[in-house]
Amino acid sequence: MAELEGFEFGKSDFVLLDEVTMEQFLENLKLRFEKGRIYTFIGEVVVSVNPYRQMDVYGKDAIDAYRGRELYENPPHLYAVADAAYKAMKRRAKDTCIVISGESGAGKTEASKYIMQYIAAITNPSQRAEVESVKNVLLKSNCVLEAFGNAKTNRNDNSSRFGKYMDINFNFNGDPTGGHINNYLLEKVGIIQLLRGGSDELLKSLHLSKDPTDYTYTSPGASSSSDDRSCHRAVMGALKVIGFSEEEVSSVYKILSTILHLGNLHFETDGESVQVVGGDSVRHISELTDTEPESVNKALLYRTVATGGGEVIEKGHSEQEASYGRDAFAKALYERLFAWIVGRINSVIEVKNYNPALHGKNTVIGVLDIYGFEIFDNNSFEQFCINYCNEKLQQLFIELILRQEQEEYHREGITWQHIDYFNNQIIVDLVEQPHKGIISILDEACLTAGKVTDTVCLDSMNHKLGQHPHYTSRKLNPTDKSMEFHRHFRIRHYAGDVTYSVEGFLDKNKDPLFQDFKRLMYNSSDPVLKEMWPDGQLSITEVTKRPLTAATLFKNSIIALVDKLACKEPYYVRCIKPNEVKSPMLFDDARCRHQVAYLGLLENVRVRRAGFAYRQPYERFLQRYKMTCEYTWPNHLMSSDREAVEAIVVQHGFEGDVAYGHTKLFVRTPRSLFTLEQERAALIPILVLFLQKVWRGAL
Ligand code: AD9
Ligand code: MG
Repeated sequence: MAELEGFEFGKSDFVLLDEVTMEQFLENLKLRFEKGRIYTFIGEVVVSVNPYRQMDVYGKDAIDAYRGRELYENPPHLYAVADAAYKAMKRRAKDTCIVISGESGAGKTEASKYIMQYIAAITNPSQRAEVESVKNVLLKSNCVLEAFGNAKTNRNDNSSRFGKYMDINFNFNGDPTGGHINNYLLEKVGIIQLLRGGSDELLKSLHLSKDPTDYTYTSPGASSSSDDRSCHRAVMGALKVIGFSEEEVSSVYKILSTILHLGNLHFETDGESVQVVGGDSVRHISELTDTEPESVNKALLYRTVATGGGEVIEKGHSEQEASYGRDAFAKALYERLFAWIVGRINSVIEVKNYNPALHGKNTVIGVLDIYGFEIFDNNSFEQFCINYCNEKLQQLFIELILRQEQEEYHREGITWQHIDYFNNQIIVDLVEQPHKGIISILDEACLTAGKVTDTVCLDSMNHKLGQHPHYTSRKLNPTDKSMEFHRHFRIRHYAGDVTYSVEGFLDKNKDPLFQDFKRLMYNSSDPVLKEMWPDGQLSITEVTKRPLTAATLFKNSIIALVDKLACKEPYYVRCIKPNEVKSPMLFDDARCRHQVAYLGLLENVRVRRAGFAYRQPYERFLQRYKMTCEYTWPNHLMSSDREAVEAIVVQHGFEGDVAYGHTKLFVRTPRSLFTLEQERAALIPILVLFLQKVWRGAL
């Protein structure tokens, strides 16, 4: 495992291509995929192609081969990146992050799990119990979050419907001391087949049947899963390890069941009043949520409103309003449950009693696994949010890898050819700019009193964004029959054109939940449920009239995420999905070409080739390596540090591999530094011996 691969597997780093063209890139990627080499470097970036089969490259041998080694000593692997991020964190006390990106089904979540497993495997060699328990919770949390947050989509059987950013904290020893998870939940009702794995007894107590088709809310793909029981057991085990009490687990089940029962309720009207239809559902809901059946019934059929005069009245729902309220309630239950679970996990892994004076600097590795770019046949609000998020991450990538690099060379006076790349800031602005962007226009429509419909909102977007080069709609472009006149707008994303249907945008953005449901939950006798609904104690007159919209909340959380990532040293895993049919054999040229293009991988190779892998200020370089050169040890007599550094470089014979900037030395390939490091490491013991002798007066 440890020896480097030969070229029969293609080039292990795209930097080594003869020419940086799309053709050569794809040829190399395909050759490697076909030879079972799913990972390839671009410098420190790992490009990964989903193998759609079990690979024998993640075992203990592999972990040992990568542990503590330099990136270029082994074939490309996720472990190499994980180790590089870990080393930077440990040796230089740097916060680092690993950003895993790619489209849906490209293998991000799998990659994040392997990375976590690697970090868990290489830390805590002395097996200290408290560190082991933190590691255990970190690893198990994945299973729980996936069980609650994943769903089967037509692009991925196990698609993450939430983004996850996990910070892992380390002490000065490099052992994990805790962590924190941020989730970016998107679709609120995920799989509930989790319940079906439960025992007959459990299902009976929840008033559930085993057949998913009995429930309107069970996702359509749910029936295809064959190992519900083992999934159920794994999740139960994980919840226990994390520290959920039996009462808490029972509350979780009751909430999930409540959601299913809610889905089976309907409403009927006799022309005067609206009634709940649905057998025993109301009774079951009241039992499961520990509330009164009359209160459930009332919350489903009425809402409390404050009149202009400050009077509080009860207003009956129409059939449609009642159905709408029911769905909003089910979604909110699910959303709060998920947030509560994440909160519970966080409270368990939160770093406690950390004293920097005693324990040294607390450093962090962040791992980001977030939904990739999505283009479906019908793209709605969720895809709009996902794709916006990917624009932001691309912006960060450009910012960190491409732009900073170029700017630094410029600053240091190093000649180099400018690489043209597409800066997607213009698309980010289209979505998020205050007052002018799509989110602002949506929010404005949501806050406008009266009946603003999705199509009115689309008109407003057309009006304000008609001139934008990345925005169009059927109305603006009547000849384009691929869009519907009243429904569609199209954004030219950095990854390609996506046509969105505006239908449902306003509702999903507003996502209003009648206060009556919140109050119902707050008044529950189930302490867990009550804890999830603190805002239920507000009376209707105290409720803020203008809560932040879903899009704005999402935008704020993504901006906060990008800020978090931007102050860390980034490592990238770029995932590629080789085909649409989940085949381990097929490399679909057109699909891969598209992904390589929008991930900016060619630009990445160009920058890397034109660039220098390592750089250090002269003074620091000199301090570290002066012992390896007779002209600089112990002190140099040259007129500047730069000249002294030149002497070291010349003595070791890698003049051709460096460039001299105004303040820093730039080294093109890692091997030069590696030679220096080895020599230094060999000299240190001799030096120590020498100094000891001097000290004892022996010399
Ligand atoms: V989504 O944006 O959450 O919809 P991901 O996370 O990018 O998507 P995921 O990691 O879930 O994709 O991978 C999809 C499927 O591909 C997995 O369920 C595996 O069956 C398969 N896969 C991905 N990576 C590997 C791997 N390294 N080895 C084997 C893999 N199978
Ligand atoms: Mg995923």
